Amino acid sequence: MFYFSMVSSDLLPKKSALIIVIGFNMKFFDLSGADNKRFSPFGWRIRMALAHLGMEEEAEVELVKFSQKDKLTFSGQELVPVIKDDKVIVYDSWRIAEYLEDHYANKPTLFSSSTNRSAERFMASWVDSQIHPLVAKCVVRDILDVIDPRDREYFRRSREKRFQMPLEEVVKDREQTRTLLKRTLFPVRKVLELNPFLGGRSASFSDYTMFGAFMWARITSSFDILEEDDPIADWRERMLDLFSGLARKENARNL
Ligand SMILES: N[C@@H](CCC(=O)N[C@@H](CS)C(=O)NCC(=O)O)C(=O)O
Repeated sequence: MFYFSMVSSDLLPKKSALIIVIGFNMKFFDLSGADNKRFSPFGWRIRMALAHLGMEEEAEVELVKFSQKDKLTFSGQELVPVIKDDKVIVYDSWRIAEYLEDHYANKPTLFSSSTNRSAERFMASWVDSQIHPLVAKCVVRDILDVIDPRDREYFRRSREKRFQMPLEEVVKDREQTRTLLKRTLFPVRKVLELNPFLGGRSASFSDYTMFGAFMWARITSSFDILEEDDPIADWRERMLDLFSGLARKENARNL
């Protein structure tokens, strides 16, 4: 299918063009809980990235529950997100971001010009290895309540194996975990002192990477992973406002 797309002036395309014609036939496989709740931090990275490119609404979404991995057989692995762009299959959120950046070269760049691809890669890997484990220690028990009841036994078993303890034990000291998270987020606060977004004056994939962790918590738990006075909360509000409030429209657990 072919679409006409207007390019806004604040998000400069990689190649200058005012009106471009692009065609795509994309399917986006994203994780879902009960009531089609989309809470995957990796899924949010790609959802925001697609919105950044102006492709979120047109991409066809296929929701995948933990017990529906057969929907992903075509991709040769079992994790979401996955995109199928016509005949091209890409999985892993970082590889998807690179694919979108390289393949849709006439769209606004996902990788900030004030950083570069390795800095964006650093952020994705830092969030995966340092931030996600702490967020998980705050909300993993609550996820059980928002997933399909048929997925609960699998979820508890697989996550308790990972943490080597009951989920209730994992989250028991979550106020302390939040304090550790606050300390770990120190570099994020330093960047946000200079700019409204991690990508600089506008959001880049680094913002979507970090924001995915916040959406994961927001949708699954009423426990706020930020303390009230944390300046990162202002950035989170800005992110919730992007793309006509795309992320804000998704039901938060505490609202
Ligand atoms: N490195 C992958 C990680 C993807 C991942 O862990 N996805 C989770 C959802 S948040 C998943 O599909 N889990 C399925 C399961 O645990 O069975 C990426 O960046 O996309």
